[in-house]
Amino acid sequence: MNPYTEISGVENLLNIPKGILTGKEIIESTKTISQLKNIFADETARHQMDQSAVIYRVQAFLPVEAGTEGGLFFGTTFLQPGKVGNEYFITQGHFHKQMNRGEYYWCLEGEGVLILMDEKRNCRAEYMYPQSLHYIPGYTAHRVANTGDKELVFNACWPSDAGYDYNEILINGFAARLMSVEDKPVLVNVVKQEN
Ligand code: M6P
Ligand code: ZN
Repeated sequence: MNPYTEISGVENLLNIPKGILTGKEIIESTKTISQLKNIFADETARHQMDQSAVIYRVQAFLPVEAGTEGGLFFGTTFLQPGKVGNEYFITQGHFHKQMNRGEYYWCLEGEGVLILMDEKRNCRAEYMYPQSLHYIPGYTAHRVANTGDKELVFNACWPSDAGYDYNEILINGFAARLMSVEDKPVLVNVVKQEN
């Protein structure tokens, strides 16, 4: 009997400083300015922009089927610098469908702000910069803004049964927005319009 078990190579690779994932199982998706309808405060400004411009790109490694309990997903987000009106480019943002599932984000390149909102719509924010590590607890919506002048690159790791709930954000948005005020990032509370 052969006493040795073969040690295999690895098919999926992560370029640690740059976040680039390569391998047969890596999937990629993009979000253009046209796909980010009602995400930014200033819809008029968004309409005037190049609708095909890619605002962010996500590479992901999903080794198990979505919904599987106990698995982990991994991704890299590449968020472009820029603004819609005075609001920095942001990711769409979401709660997890299984609300209690948490997530890790960590920043590789660029500078930005992670915006967090709990179920009671209380917002807080954390600066993101190379090596910053962010724990996103359950029951907390998360979105990232690029406040710098180059691409913001961050990694994420989340449970394979977390799922996405984009609805609350699409309908009610976050209770605060990351705006450029006198060229500085400021978290501004959104004043709800009375109907
Ligand atoms: C991170 C992870 C992904 C998420 C992506 C973009 O990589 O949290 O699960 O899809 O950011 O964020 P969103 O889905 O909110 O556009
Ligand atoms: Zn998430």
